Amino acid sequence: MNTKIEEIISKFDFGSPVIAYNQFGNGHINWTYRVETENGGLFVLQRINTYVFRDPVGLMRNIELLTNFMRKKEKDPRKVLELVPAKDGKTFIVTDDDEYWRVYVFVKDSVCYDQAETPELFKESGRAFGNFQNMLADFPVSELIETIPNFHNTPARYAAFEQAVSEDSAKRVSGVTVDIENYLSEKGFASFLLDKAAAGEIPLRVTHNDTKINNVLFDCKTNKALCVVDLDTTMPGFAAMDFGDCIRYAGNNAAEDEKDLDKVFVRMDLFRTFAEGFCGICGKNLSRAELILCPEAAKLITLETGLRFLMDYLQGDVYFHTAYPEHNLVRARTQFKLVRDMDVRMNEMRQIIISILDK
Ligand code: GN1
Ligand code: MG
Repeated sequence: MNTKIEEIISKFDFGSPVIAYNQFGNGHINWTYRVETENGGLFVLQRINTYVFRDPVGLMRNIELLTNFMRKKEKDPRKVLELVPAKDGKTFIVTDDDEYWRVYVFVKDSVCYDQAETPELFKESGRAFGNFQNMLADFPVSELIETIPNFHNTPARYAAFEQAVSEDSAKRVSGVTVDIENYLSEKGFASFLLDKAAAGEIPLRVTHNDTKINNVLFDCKTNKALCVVDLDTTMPGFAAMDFGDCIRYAGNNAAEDEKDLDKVFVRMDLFRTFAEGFCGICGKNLSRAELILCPEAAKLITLETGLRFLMDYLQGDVYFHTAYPEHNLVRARTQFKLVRDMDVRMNEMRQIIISILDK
């Protein structure tokens, strides 16, 4: 019994009495519950992390606009997320202590994976994110707010990182000087995509910005991708970064927080199969100029994510959920190993993309 959760539940219209609720999922940011109703309905109740998302009202407006737009193109209810309105008609509720909560319909007979258990599954996730690009290709980008300003602005991330190093608020800098130097040695690469955009070579698009494979739902019987979830960071960005984050997370031979760095490298079979899935679906809607940058974008997002983990470690683990005290440092080291591995494989990755585009 949790009276707080029950009070929150009572503010939404589930269409039938709620008979159970349990915490579930393993996201790093929001708190999530699965809610079950008497007539067999399943829902996802989530508290929006307002430390991370400072404008939850603007965020919910983004999601309303995006899901309504996609639903006009896709009639299958399992293929676009659906918000459940609160009893007052809004798409979220605010508690007395200023917590923001929302509810989605649970996508029936769906399953989500934390790793690309088979190449085919990874290809399917490529199709899912490719399809997401396609559905939103004509969405008016300027309608969306930036739910986290400068989210994938890597130079801005470096500036924040350097400030965190100089403040040393958790007194952890002296123990990780090598890690800090490693990350600083890549600072020159941080503006790679922003420079291309400033030169007019690549456009701003609606991008998901958190394309981990566990943000894709699959049909539990066929393992075909159904839809993309976690739309909190969907905002203007570069398509190649969405591709890149998939490789960072699920193209890695090991987990995001693997301690044995010998196990951390990009699996080229997975890279190829993902690229075939993604480019096969949205290759015609995106330009060759942006797709060709996918390998560099994979390195850039890996560098940026690792930098964020290290910065959070230096600040005393205030942002990402952690399971043990060194967790963010472990994640940062894993990401850096992957960055170095991508340098070695950069040419090979580029050739794979070119061969797919030339087909
Ligand atoms: C966070 O919430 P989750 O676990 O899907 C983070 C992403 C990181 C990711 C690293 C809003 O995503 O940017 O890439 O952790 N989301 C936010 O695993 O910061
Ligand atoms: Mg997520």
